[in-house]
Amino acid sequence: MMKKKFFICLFIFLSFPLSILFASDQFEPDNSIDQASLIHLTNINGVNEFQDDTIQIHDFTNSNDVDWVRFYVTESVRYKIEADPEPSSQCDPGIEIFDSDGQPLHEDNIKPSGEIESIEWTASSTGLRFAKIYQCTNSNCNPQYGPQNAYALILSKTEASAAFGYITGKISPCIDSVNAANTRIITQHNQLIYGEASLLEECYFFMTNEAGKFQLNVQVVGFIPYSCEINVPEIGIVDNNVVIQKKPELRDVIHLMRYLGFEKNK
Ligand SMILES: [Ca+2]
Ligand SMILES: [Ca+2]
Repeated sequence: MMKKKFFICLFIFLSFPLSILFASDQFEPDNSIDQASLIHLTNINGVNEFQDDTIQIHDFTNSNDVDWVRFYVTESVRYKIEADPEPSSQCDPGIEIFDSDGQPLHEDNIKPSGEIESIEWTASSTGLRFAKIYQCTNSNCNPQYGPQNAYALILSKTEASAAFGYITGKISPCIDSVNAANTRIITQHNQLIYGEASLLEECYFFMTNEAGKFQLNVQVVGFIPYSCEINVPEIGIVDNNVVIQKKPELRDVIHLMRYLGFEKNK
């Protein structure tokens, strides 16, 4: 009996510090550019009804933890990305922005632990960008780790006319093939990509996008690509449900040809 108690105590003693040591935020693994998670615009000028879908809460698990995100920008628009330590958090984030090829564009790492780090810049072209958020570990910094030292990551447009819209919808049929690995939902105009949607539970999707007319393109592996024109309102929502159809398989094509009499005429 004593032996059993000893093992239970030993198990609790060992598992408690391990759970702290290996705690990680919900966006992990995201330690490399190809693992970057998608982040959407937050409306900082008014009511933000999609706060949970746009503001991301991250933390640094240990000194090897960096957090990569990806997002889309529009040429000549001014953006801000900020890493804002949560109340009582003492993490010390630094931020670096990269272009679509992974080339560094801007970096900022000047504020002490617990203070907001941010970069404001004007996009030189439309398309994909990346940000790497890292904990400052040099001799002037005071890095603090774990979920109690979390930070909020916020991407926004900064000028008075910084309006944008939201695109939501549901893909049906909602089957196993409609998953994050197989599905890509983007907006395009004149061949340029302006935004990408996150696939949520039950095949719902969500994204932020410039206001105006765009092509919404949905690709699910094994299904015929879906495309439609959408008109995105300023700080409004366009709800666009998507019905996808399976690509015909070779045996279906042969069956169809037989049905149409191709076999008879041979
Ligand atoms: Ca992290
Ligand atoms: Ca990470």
